[in-house]
Amino acid sequence: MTYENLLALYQLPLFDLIDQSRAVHKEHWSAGEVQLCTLLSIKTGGCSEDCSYCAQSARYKSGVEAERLMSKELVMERALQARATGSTRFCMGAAWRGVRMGTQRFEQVLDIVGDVAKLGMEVCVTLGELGPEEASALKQAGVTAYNHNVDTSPEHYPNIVTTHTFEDRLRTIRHAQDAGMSVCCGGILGLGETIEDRLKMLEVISSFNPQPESIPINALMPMPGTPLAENAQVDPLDLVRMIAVTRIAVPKAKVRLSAGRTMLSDEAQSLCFYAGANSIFYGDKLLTAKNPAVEKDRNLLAKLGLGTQLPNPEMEAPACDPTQESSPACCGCDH
Ligand code: SAM
Ligand code: DTB
Ligand code: SF4
Repeated sequence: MTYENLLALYQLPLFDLIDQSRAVHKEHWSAGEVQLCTLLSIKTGGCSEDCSYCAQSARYKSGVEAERLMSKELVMERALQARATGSTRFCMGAAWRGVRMGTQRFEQVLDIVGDVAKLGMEVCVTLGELGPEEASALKQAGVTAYNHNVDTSPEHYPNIVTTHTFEDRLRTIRHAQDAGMSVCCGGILGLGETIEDRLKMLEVISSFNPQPESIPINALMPMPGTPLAENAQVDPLDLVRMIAVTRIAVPKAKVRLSAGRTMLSDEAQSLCFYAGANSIFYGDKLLTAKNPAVEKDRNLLAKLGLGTQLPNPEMEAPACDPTQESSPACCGCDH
């Protein structure tokens, strides 16, 4: 969707915008269900990159210590726990710039993924930059989705990260799509961006061909010691507006209400679900930061009468749409 169209939606009175997003949501997601995803940081801290929101960058004194890659046994234990609490997607994150074929750590990740993939949940990983070979190896090992966020607009990105570029991010997304993985790609609100930046980010994400299978919308959790530690909290109604526009721009995607839910009231979260969010991170920890307790989320979903989605580990990556223009992250077909 073009920037102009996104802006026109964004500028609607909030209830008119939500009327539209609700209609799109009901057309594509009639069941009224929320996907539960559990996150696990399999390699925490000590990252070479300088993403100014992130507690895991080695450049900032955030109090997060660098750890080694978790053992497969421990990851399996956590994955089984996640399945037992009702999660249908297991997302493993690593604080790396990226991964390379032939390195011991990548071999170890492939081995872990292979076993997690046998548990019947969707398997998502977020390991930073990938080339075509790494992407194929992950797909082969059983990964269903690759998470790689663009995080903000191309224009604002260099103010937030200097150790890699927005184009680097797009390249990795392209490699993940070419390998047949679904792509999970979203961003963060609260990085000092303008509304224009938020919508330019969405313009990029919605122009992917195929469009992403899921879109995490994070609200910055300000991390002590990082350059953005003192940023103001995102206005919950801005989050609702962004979710509504995302739902309209990418109707078939799971729109994930992601980091920052501990700062939201039940009522604000409810409005996010009403406006089109249908996925959450579930379990009391994100990667390093807090998330609402399982019990609290269960209560909220029960109060709203929302069910939970079943896993779809066999899911096919969304197909490229030949009627749409090629975009930087198009699947690389010949159309
Ligand atoms: N290293 C990999 C990468 O950068 O893609 C994977 C891990 S990284 C922590 C995954 C995503 O978490 C980031 O792209 C960002 O959207 C989100 N994130 C990280 N720190 C955050 C924070 N303090 N508040 C909100 N979201 C955050
Ligand atoms: C995403 O968009 N949000 C998740 C997941 N993808 C990997 C990560 C949120 C991280 C929040 C900060 C932390 O836990 O350190
Ligand atoms: Fe490293 Fe990812 Fe954090 Fe950036 S967001 S510092 S790449 S872990």
